Amino acid sequence: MTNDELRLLIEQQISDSDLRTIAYKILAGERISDADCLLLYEKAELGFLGMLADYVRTQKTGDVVYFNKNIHIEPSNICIHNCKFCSYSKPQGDPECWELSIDEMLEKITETDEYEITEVHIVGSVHPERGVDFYCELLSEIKKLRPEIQIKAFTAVEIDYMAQKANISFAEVFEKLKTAGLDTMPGGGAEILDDTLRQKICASKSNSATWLAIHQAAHESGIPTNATMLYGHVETFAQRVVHMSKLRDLQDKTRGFNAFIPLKYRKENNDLALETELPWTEDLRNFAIARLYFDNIDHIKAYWVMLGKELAQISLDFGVNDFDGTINDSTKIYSMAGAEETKPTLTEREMIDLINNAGRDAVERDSLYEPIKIHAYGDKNR
Ligand code: V47
Ligand code: SF4
Repeated sequence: MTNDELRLLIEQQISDSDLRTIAYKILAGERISDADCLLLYEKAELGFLGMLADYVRTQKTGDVVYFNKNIHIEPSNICIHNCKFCSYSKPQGDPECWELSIDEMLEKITETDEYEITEVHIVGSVHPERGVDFYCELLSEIKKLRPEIQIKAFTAVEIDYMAQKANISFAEVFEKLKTAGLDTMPGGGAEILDDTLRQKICASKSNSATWLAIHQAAHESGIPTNATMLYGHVETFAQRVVHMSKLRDLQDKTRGFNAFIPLKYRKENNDLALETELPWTEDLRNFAIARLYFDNIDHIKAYWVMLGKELAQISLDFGVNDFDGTINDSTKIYSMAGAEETKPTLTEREMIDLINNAGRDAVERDSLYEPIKIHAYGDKNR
């Protein structure tokens, strides 16, 4: 829909004057405020949000959807923290705990030879005995094995522990990890960047200021990162807005965030023990609001493993322009929490079809969003 057509539609169909004002701001290319964002969460219907988010997405990134070919490795689930929403961590000695050696992790990469992956995504628990030297060795062994593969690794919470254990600054941790082969950093550990809420759901781990300081240090060391938001548990809409506002402010300073990734809380096997999960309509509203609020983050990513393939495909009409990777079936963070995909695998062919069938070009990208190959919608030879 064109800008003029959208204006007309809003004039004819939206009676709420606050929502109309926000819509006109968006169509004029103006930034919406935190108060606007809260109002959208409180009042805006799915159709209204989808229409605007789709328009903004088209303007910003066109009709393409990015994906990459990656595997996820979870080095261990033995963790010093005990986040209430986490279904994955176990204390040392528990029959369900694991810790992979460096050789075992290298073996997982070798097993994927036929898929020509371009990225290894490494996120695990905060293991009490593993520090920055262990992880530097892991990164440099991966680069020795596959120099062409990019490494996206470690949440801010893991970086925080590496710095504390070695008694060095975040910048020094990044200098070491970068020298060993770190290319980018994922967005985990953010949950909701509001310390009152963190006290309730993840009291022992890095607070909001520390999470933000670590991402700022990464950006200043030349390492781009992502930002996640764990939503749909005990947070309020206002706390979501606080979270997003802190991210948008940091992005204004550093321009280091590649993607924003909303992660829907899943309720199985964790101590929050909530009885319900949000309906899928709320997932779509949330994607759309993120697209409208983050005028300075280009990519809104749907993590299909968590959402399921069908909902991920629908999310493309609500501001999303990035699917995660093709992934093998090694991810446990989500399967243990009750995610849609218990054995998450998606071949390159299936990923391309999922995107093309939604009417978009599928662009295989590297970890830095440089295009590798375009699979155009409607290309008969694809
Ligand atoms: O920080 C933990 C989340 C995150 C649950 O950057 C849960 O590309 C839902 O950050 N229900 C870690 N979520 C994973 C992560 C990630 C995933 C995919 C892509 C990227 C990226 C990053 O997983 C944690 C936490 O927010 N999580 N438990 C749960 N029960
Ligand atoms: Fe540990 Fe991460 Fe689970 Fe928290 S979410 S308990 S830091 S593995």
